[in-house]
Amino acid sequence: MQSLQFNSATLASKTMSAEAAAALIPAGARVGMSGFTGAGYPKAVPAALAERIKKLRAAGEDFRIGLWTGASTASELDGVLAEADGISMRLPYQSDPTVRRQINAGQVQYTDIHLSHVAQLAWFGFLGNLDVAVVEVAGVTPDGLLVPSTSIGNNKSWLQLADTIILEINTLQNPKLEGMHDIYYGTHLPPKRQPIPLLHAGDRIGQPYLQVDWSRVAAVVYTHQPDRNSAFAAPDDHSQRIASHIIDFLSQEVALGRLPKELLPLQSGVGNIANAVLSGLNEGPFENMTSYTEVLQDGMLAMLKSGKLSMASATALSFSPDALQEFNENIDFYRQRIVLRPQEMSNHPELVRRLGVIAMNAMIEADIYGNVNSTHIMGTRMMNGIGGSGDFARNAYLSFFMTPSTAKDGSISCIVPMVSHVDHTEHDVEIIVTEQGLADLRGLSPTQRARLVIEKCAHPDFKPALRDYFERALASQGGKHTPHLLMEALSWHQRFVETGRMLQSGPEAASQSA
Ligand code: 0RQ
Repeated sequence: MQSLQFNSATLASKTMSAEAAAALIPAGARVGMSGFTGAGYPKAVPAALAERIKKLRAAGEDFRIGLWTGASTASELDGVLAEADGISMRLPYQSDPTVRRQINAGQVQYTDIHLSHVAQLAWFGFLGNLDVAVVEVAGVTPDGLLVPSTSIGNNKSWLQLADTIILEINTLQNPKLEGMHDIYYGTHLPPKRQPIPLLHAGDRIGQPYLQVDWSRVAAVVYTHQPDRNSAFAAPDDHSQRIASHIIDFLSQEVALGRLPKELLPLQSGVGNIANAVLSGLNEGPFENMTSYTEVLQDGMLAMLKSGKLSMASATALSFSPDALQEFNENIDFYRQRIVLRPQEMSNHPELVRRLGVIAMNAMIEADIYGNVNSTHIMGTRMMNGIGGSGDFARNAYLSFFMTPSTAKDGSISCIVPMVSHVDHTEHDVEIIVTEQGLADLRGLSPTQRARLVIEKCAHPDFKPALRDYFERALASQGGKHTPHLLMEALSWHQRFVETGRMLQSGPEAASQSA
């Protein structure tokens, strides 16, 4: 395996400052950058580009780019570019407070896409030409192959599709990341698609390196900077109760013979609740579990360490500073148990369905019929994006959505008559969990679901109003299959806006957590 156009002089001949590399990006370019949940994003070129944009703007020139990534990045990428007002469009996922504010102010056009779909949409040509790729790698082999960094995301596709490539070689990333990745190059476009030969979560079906055509590499920039490495909150009472409902439910499923005793591969979303569920599983009764997920965060690392998890497949490593230290100090142990893949593989519907993944994702709100809103606060204001939740929810063996039963100090119910925005329909959502309880919706009709969701998941402060709503809807002139009082259903959210704290603090106030 040798990359063409690479020899011992190549790296030196292409090495330049971040400023010189940033100058290669033209105004209006579509730029595919690396980065997934705060891991493996470029750290120097975006900052240099932001400085350039500010200077150009001061001189009266408008300069903005279309920014594509794997998923969320960090303040050194999304943050600096947004502060320079340098992003005209963004896809497929973000969690940066400034970008969020600009999206909600209508300044940034945001295309919120299932993470497994991004690469194929780019390959189909549906997103337009990719002009530039800016990709962080952990190193370059003597043959000119790229050692991927702490995330892979869409890097394989960005490197294949972009006209111009800028590489950031981050010498702070652990050199022992080499060998941990599995890059599958066997994907073809319809009508030539073939089955993906992955049968177990830990299978390696590709190669450890990213290939690059060095004739398109215009710049190599060296960096020595850490990833975002956000800390997680210690599991609170609500998260622990949600975790224990899920563990009780899984134990029951094992007892009924509907799950093997080591369960099926786990997918876990991002954030504190997801992390708490993993902590619960680490203390729980299951042994020899596996995961097929997109982000490996602290909870799964602890499960690998304890041996509860025998292996983990993901596309990114998103650790707190403490977990990162643990990972680096024991990387020989972890490298035998972790496989990192492109996100089109980690989130692939074919693979999620084949493996029978157990999907556990957080949400903003659910309605009594089981529709879920993962993205919008009060129906209009974007929080982060759908991320990978839909890839997993639609195709999983079991699909959980979880949230505390209330938000904003109890003033808003997260169980409502009708969600203010739908990301996951009643057809994909199987189990809803709050700290109050768990509603198993499998095989139920809408009216059966509504009664169960209200009784099991709603907060006692909101139960009477939800029961009243449902019974009046059922008694109304409308259809009895999914009874609604349409005008009243959405007025719930309006009432929350008036009584809750939403007017003082919109989603822009929330910090970057995913
Ligand atoms: O705002 O901090 O101002 O109070 O929304 O809520 O409870 O901190 O939730 O950090 O666990 O994120 C769904 C957003 C949950 C996340 C979501 C307010 C609440 C707070 C955030 P404040 P929390 P979390 C794999 C899977 C989509 C992507 C996904 C997410 C803020 O999990 O982005 O699943 N998911 N990816 O107060 C009004 C309500 C509210 C509400 C919460 N009902 N009404 N405000 N809030 N519920 C990973 C990837 O794909 C990369």
